[in-house]
Amino acid sequence: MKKKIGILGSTGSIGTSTLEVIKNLNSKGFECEIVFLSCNNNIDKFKEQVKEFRPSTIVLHNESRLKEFKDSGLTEKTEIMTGYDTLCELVSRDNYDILVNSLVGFVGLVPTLEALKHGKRVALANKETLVVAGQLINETLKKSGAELIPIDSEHSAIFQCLTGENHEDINKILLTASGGPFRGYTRNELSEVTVEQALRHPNWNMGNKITIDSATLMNKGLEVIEAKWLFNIDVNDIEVIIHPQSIIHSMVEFRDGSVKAQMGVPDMKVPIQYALTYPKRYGNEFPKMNLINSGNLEFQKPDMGTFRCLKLAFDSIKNGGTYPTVLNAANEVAVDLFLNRKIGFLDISGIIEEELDSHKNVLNYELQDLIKIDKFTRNNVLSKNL
Ligand code: MN3
Repeated sequence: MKKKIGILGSTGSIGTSTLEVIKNLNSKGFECEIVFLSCNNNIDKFKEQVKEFRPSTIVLHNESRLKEFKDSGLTEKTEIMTGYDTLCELVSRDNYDILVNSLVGFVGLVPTLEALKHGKRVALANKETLVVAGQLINETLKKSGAELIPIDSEHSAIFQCLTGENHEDINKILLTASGGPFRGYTRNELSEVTVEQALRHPNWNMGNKITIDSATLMNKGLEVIEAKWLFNIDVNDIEVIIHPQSIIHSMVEFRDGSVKAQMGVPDMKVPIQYALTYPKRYGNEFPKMNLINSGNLEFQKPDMGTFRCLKLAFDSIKNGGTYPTVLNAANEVAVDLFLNRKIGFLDISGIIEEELDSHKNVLNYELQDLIKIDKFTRNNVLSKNL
């Protein structure tokens, strides 16, 4: 049976890799068909994708690019939707099996929720979904019998380590982090780093937002929260370990002392493929790991005094409720301000901390609370930093 797949954010790093994975799978006997694709601004790349994969529906998040796209003449048999608001309807349809959600940020939440409500498999790269609404997502999963499979490499690693295991046997999760480009820096050194330096990640080639998050270690903080909800783990049983080589993608320690690790070259195509084909595995020609040439594997304790964002993420999930929503919203805006050279690198954690300190927590939230708090926090940060 052909798998029918929709991708949100198809021109980004994960979206592009997903289409490569799908091409490979089609040549290996796992047949896939692209039902829909969505894109924000990279219209040139999007045109090529539409031409090659011929989805029946496309979404342009940015309505102002509609004319530019239509001029390509690719649209005769294609249904075109515009704006984020249409995603809800699109992912509720019964003409597809798997949603690959590679949107960046809070906007990814509602499509994930809707697809899960409709019993789909969601291959999730949008970690913000679980950061802001983990409790709501898990309740929805329980009711609908849908599947949520992580694409994030660390979570795919943990997911693979846990396959065939019992939940009560887990002692702790060892979440690995490369440490980013500023590993070993002091706060003084961090205060002077530039956007260009922050965008130079040593191991992974990713979009701008997640690359800055990796430099501040907020990415690891978001991943701690993501892991808590995905695997139903007490946050005190999640340990972050700096592992600069990014060969081990994460580990699980069991109660008998056994530790399982998942390893491989740092290439997102592997976790993407697994999220599509799980529980089966298929061959591919992607580069394979060579341990002899990998050199030594190192492990260090993260410096949470210097990298405040990681500490703030731990604090916000320990306090629970809507704190992680504030953490995420303030971070999204602060990263944007940094990328636009409006604030310095250390201001990112400063801004987030200020928002968390003034937040009045809501413990049993609904979706509407999250939307309101997200918007309020964004406006707050923007108005203070214009
Ligand atoms: Mn990751």
